[in-house]
Amino acid sequence: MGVMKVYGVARYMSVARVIVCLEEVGADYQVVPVDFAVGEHKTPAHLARNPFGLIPAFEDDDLVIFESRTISKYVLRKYKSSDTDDLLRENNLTESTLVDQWLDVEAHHYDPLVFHISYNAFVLPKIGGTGDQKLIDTNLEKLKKVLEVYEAQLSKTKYLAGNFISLADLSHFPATYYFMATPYANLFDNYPHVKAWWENLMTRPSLKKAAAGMFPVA
Ligand code: GS8
Repeated sequence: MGVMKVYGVARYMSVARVIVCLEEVGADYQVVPVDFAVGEHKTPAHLARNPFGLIPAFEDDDLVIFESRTISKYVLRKYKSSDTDDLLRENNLTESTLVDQWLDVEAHHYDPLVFHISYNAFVLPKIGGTGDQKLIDTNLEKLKKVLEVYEAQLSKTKYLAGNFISLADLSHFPATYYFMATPYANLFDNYPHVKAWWENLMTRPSLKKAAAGMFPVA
């Protein structure tokens, strides 16, 4: 059995999501760089791993997959050690369904807004580009409604899917980590339970490890 391979660059948000999970389970893995500068993500070799020409792609022996949340679930399922540590809660129908629900919320309500704010307000300026201020402003406005929903949920339970940490929480890490380095980070001050949830998440060693491979935020 070869070592699992993540094709991509650790500082990219979708790649960081997978790295968090690999760190959570203590797996042996290798990040195989994909050089965007020379268009390596559009080569036949990479398109065979991710037909959309995006990162990450992932390889575990004969299994070749893409989509960071799918890869994350694969890693967690493969290394599941005990029911209580299971970040997908797969032995409990109700809990695993709530994990799925909040993972969908992250993917469809939260990430499409925060990813683009973080990319335009933090990543692009960092790599010499200029962010789209109109897009940032529109997304910030929409984000307030989403954070109201999060505030209500996190006033009831410690984590999104319940009083247990899950992939649904961890999946918020990459975009939120960069968001907190934008001038808009203080938006979270209006949602005290969300802010406390985030600060608590950031104490997790897997997130610190993934953060070490990302753009420095200070
Ligand atoms: C998104 C992949 C993606 O956008 C997933 O894996 O979760 N839904 C997919 N990848 C970006 C980098 S993410 O920070 C990417 O590959 N961008 C390169 C490009 O747009 O050419």
